[in-house]
Amino acid sequence: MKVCIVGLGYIGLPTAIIFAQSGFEVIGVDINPAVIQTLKEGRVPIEEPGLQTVYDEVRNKGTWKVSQTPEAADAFIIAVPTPFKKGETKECDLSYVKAALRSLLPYIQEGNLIIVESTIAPRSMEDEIKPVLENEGYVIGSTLFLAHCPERVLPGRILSELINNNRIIGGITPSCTERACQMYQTFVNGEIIKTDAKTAEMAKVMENTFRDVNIALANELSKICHELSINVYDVIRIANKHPRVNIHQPGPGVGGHCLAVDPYFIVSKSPQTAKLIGLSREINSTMPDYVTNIILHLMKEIEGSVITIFGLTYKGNIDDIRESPALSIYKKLMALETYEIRVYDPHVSMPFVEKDINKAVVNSDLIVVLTDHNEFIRLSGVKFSDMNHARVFDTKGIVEWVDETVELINFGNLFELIKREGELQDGA
Ligand code: SAJ
Repeated sequence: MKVCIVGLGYIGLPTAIIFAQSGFEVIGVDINPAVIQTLKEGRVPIEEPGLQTVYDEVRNKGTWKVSQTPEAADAFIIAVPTPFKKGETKECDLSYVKAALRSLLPYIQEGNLIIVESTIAPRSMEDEIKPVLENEGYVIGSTLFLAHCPERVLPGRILSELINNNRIIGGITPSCTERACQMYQTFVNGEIIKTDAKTAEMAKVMENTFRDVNIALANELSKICHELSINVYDVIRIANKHPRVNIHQPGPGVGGHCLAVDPYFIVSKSPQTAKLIGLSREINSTMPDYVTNIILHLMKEIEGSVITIFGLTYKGNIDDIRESPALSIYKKLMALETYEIRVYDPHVSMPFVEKDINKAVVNSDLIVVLTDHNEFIRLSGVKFSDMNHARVFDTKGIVEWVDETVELINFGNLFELIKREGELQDGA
């Protein structure tokens, strides 16, 4: 069986590689020539544990091909980005999905299966994708099969989750669901959950929304604890000992292309009703302002001039900076033009990102940990004696060890330094 996968990003590429490993003939398509070139040279263009090794294996199989243009296949998978539209409503922007679909039209034949893996707003398949194919004369469920099979893998654990997670398969008709199930069954060890397209769409965006709302609760709790001079980490640790409580972790905000985006798809479809979801987004998306304010307070207090940011990615141990709160905080600090801002991130290669940890901290007044990379759990590589002020503000609550000369500040003990009066609440 031949499968053509459009979009070789964080989801499409691992998916394509797993299909190839499972015995499918695969053609991976991406409009970005740099991605195709890198893959042709034998390298995977993203950082994801284990992916390069499996790629090395499938590349030499003779059933793997990458190209900028699609070709005929038995099944087509669309795994392209779905950002939200700029502006008030922040509705799901289906333009990349539709463009990918249109690019496939010349190659689609009767009996083919089309799968959308991209995260989409509830009802998109029924109301927007299906009509494109019907306009071409296809009868969905009879001459063509169409399903939404949302990806739900966690960056950093994509390979194992692709295989072991359960998988939602939402066909436009039951026959579409069956056809898609047959494909995913070849490599999914987890349960295959059969449903219809709109239920699959809503379940997927609701999973991320559930997490976003819970993180908002943790972020709000951390602010409340600060106001009341209570250590938020102690509260979370103790409350989570209850068998039915799982308070998430506060942080500098919620990033990535999932949690920071998908809840808007629900809000834009049901703006009057989705109040809690919208408010949670607001709480999480204003965390970078809150953290920036704290940083400014900490710097003012010591009359410092150099800030070193540790970690630019949206979360730990990956190289992805999409919607990263760390990047947003970096930009806010830069815009002030008050301090010298340095960024150290061993996972990110960008011109302004320092790779040498010593250069990043020399004469610095404050290290701000914004990402939970493993490298930051024990800051044993940092020459604190080279710093102007040996101060660390750990917004992720992950630093377990620093030199005893170092002042370690986090959301749990911040109240000892900065008193309440709501001074940290509003934008920087
Ligand atoms: N974060 C917190 N506190 C927490 C947990 C996370 O502040 O307690 C932050 C992270 O630092 C990060 C953001 O939230 O900035 C999102 O990270 P994440 O690890 O929660 O999730 P993603 O965005 O990497 O992946 C999510 C996953 N969804 C769920 O766990 C419900 C993944 O399974 C999905 O496949 C993925 O979204 C997606 O592509 O939709």
